[in-house]
Amino acid sequence: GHRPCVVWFTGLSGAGKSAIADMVDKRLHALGVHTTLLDGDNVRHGLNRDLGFTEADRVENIRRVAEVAKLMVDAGLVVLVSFISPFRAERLMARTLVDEGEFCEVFVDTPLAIAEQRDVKGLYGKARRGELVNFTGVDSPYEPPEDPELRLDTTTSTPEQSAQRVVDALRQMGVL
Ligand code: GGZ
Repeated sequence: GHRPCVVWFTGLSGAGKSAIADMVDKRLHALGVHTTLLDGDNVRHGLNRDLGFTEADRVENIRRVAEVAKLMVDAGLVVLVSFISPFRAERLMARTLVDEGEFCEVFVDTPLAIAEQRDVKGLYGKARRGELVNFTGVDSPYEPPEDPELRLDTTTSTPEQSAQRVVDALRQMGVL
């Protein structure tokens, strides 16, 4: 058996949040844990397709995601949430929606210079050229977590190692 939990990944675009969350999802499945994954791919094209990347829209994006995560935790799932979620206040709001011990904030700590150097999707290039506005880390802020349950340094660990650390943290919290 397992206890329900929100595993909240936060970090810059291109930090590696989704790759790590996908890997955690697969590992938990292999352990027989009931999970669900919320990310930009399945939320911003559906529930939140009316929202863009202004500060107000990001706040509303995260508010809705937090409320959905709460519903899914109430249904007994381990909910993996992967959004930039740049603002401390909204991450705190997400935390306060669930019981103590049911929220694991995971800071995917990839420095801007590294994410920008990787630029897997070419978005940083577009942002630097002014073809994309309000881009996180370029002309929109990112507030790093001050006291996350887990901080992953992606410059010294592989995605596999990072995923394992998340699973270990969930064991330590008594979720698994
Ligand atoms: C940041 C943007 C932007 C802007 C499009 N700023 O690396 P990606 O492509 O796949 O992930 C990013 C994703 C961020 O959406 P989130 O819902 O996670 O953001 S937030 O939590 O701040 O609401 C990026 C793409 O969308 N993208 N425009 N201007 N990322």
